[in-house]
Amino acid sequence: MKAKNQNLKAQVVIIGGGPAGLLLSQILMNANIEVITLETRTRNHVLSRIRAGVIEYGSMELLKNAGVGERLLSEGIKHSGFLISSQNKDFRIDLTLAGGKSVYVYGQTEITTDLYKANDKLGATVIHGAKNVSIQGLTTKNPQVSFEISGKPYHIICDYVAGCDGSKGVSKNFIPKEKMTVHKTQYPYSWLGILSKTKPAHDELIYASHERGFALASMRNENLSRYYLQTTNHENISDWPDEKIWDELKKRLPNEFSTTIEIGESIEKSFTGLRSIVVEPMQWERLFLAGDAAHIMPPTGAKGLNLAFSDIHYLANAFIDFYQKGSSNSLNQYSERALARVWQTIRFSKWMTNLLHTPAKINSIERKLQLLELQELSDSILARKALAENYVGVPY
Ligand code: RFL
Ligand code: PHB
Repeated sequence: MKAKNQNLKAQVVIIGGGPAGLLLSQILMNANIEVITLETRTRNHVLSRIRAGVIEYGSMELLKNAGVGERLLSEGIKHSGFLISSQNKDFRIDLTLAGGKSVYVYGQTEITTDLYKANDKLGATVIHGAKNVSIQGLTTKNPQVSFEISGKPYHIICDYVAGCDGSKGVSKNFIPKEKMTVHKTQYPYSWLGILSKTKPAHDELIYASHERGFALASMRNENLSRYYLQTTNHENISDWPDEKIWDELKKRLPNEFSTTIEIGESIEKSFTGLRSIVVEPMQWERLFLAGDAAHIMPPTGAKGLNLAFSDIHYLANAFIDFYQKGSSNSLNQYSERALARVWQTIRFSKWMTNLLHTPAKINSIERKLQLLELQELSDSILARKALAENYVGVPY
């Protein structure tokens, strides 16, 4: 913690130094807006969280315009399509059907590394190890954010607070319950994810629908693979040794890939439960929520990080309008604008999840309809175009 002074001042306080908070800090710093970001964990902890891997076209442009796109464009892998497989056959979704756009495979760990470096370069204040973060005076002109570092209390007086503290954050708790609706649904599936230093199964992602459950073959680079398996919500890591995971992947991927897949030791292994959550509205008085703090969706459509970034696009522009033009119109419209894209994305992620996952007890009608929908995607360019448009990301 740089500041010796326990009473600090900023125009905007950002709670959460994950990708959403760091990108907001970067864009506001570029616009000469005074920002302080509070992160509860260490920088190393944030940098080692293995999560997203697919970056939408719009996210790439946003990062590039914020001055953090250089490494993404040189080291990220441009993907102009992916495969969907079912019953040992596969077909390709050509993403360029969506106005010639592509996505980029580039790990969230790399994005946070780039964002930290860029923030450092601008001299941004990111305070790590901030505990017991709380917000007071949100209905006044000068809210205050309080926190502790090693037991010592600090206070920041500010104009606005951005809650970018993820699904387990505290920001949204400062919105009165009667002013907020939390929409929630839990899916009966989890994903078991592994990272391994092996060559990817294919040069594009493979989304595999299978009676035994969904599987995804993804990657981080040509020597680092990321695989996911659909499991129930009641599993233990100890019941999933590497050999069992590789065996299961081989069963769920088409033969064409399972016979040649390179296997190796996992270097990371974890479960993620699939759920959709939307907090509505995304603003109350001088507090604005963005990213996972406001919404969560199943990872099937690769949307969480991208949606966090589109929130930041709307929110950063709204702050810039306020500080540079004196207009609070965009701040007042932030929640409505962001939520329009949130609901579209929640719908797409649900559709893709239902299309590709196999419920434990699937009745024959449901299975037939799932196969019919997969066949329609394979046969119809219009259906593939609609999928491609959502996957590369609906425009901001
Ligand atoms: P984060 O990343 O959770 O960051 C929030 C930060 O806030 C800090 N924090 C606090 N700080 C101060 N005070 C407090 N009280 C605090 N409480 C929490 C946390 O320590 C953390 O550093 O949220 P953010 O920035 O909104 O970013 C969201 C993304 O991380 C998330 O949506 C994606 O990872 C989702 N996701 C994917 N998104 C994609 O766009 N494409 C993908 O391919 C993709 N794959 C995935 C995913 C998420 C996954 N898991 C593990 C949930 C694959 C998986 C398996
Ligand atoms: C990933 O590589 O982590 C990944 C890719 C695509 C998804 C979800 C996760 O849909």
